[in-house]
Amino acid sequence: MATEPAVKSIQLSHRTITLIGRYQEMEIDLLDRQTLLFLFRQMLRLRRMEEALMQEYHPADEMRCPMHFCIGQEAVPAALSLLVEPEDYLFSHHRSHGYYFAKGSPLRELFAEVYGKETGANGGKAGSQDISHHASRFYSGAILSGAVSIAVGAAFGLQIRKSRNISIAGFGEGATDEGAFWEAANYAGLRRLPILFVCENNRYATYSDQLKRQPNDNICERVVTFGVRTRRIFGNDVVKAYLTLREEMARVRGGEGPGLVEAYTYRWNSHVGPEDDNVNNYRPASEIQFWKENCPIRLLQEKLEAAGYLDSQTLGRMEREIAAEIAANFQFAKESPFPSAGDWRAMNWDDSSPLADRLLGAQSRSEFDQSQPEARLEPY
Ligand SMILES: Cc1ncc(C[n+]2csc(CCOP(=O)(O)OP(=O)(O)O)c2C)c(N)n1
Ligand SMILES: [Mg+2]
Repeated sequence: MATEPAVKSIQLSHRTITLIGRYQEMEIDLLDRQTLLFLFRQMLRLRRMEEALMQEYHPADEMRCPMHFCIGQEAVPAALSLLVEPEDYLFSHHRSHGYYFAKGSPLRELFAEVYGKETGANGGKAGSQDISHHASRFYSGAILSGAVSIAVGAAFGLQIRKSRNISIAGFGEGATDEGAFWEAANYAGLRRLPILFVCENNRYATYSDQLKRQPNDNICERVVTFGVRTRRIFGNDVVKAYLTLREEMARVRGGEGPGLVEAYTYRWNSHVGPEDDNVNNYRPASEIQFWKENCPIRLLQEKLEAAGYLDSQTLGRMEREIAAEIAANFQFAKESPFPSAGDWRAMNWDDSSPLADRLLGAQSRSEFDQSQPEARLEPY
């Protein structure tokens, strides 16, 4: 009987990944019990939060924005949540909840935001895919790869200020369909910027297979040519995700220049909203089945139980605590008032920029001649 290939023996790619069957390579011995339980709890919190938001979305229809859920993709955010520092910057794409969660930004403000309430992270005016939380240095954006470019700018700023903090850009493989992504990778490599690119490669951009958009699905092989270190991992192995991200973040923080981690993973839910979109027939049932069998939470849970680190009592307590937290977040969001309509300008616009004013004020103006003729090329 043919034995199933292990991830170690194949070139990781969506083309080959389903050949491994059930993933067998998680090495919990590499981490202590406390870290493992924390990773497990974080994944469970994120899963339950997303499930609750999906369940509540209809028929109540009280949430005010489209939402891109991340069920099945909990490992990378959980790992990041243990590693990112408060003064680091974290930028995310439209599928923002996992990254918002990873940055430790207040979850009740995410709930209030999606309900369009004044107490939301952005006063209820940004919604899920553009949510930011300035105080915790978290920013997301719906323009594909837009936040990646801004993350590179933030990294440049950190480098100029000789900060030990880093910038992290979380995005999907679809961001690499955009030219802006390659400009960002190029500049990061050129200036050796303190940035970590985290690509959750879930194979699809809306309903479109990466292998119909790009000649291959190994983004790291192309990014490395820009002078960015790259690693690729089975993205549902939270231990591997944690260790890889820890190492790469330490290298970026230590001044070794930019890195990219490509994590192969999968979203169980539809591209957007709680409705099932498999009616479009864009993903084979066997592929969905493979990824559900390799649920990142279940993979770790089985190992924890076998090691005697997790029993049903502890799990039950965890579930109750998480349910209470989610209920409190819903209550906060629902009881909060809507914003007043009058303050749009105040939220989006600021006439003053003390830092820019100071920097410009310090510039020498000796070469600036207000009376000089405007130079124009003929025939314009
Ligand atoms: C510049 C731009 N073009 C197109 C879109 C429409 N759009 C929204 S999400 C998406 C697919 C994103 O796929 P990916 O980056 O892989 O992230 P995933 O949704 O799989 O997490 C597209 C094309 C957009 N938001 N921005
Ligand atoms: Mg994708």
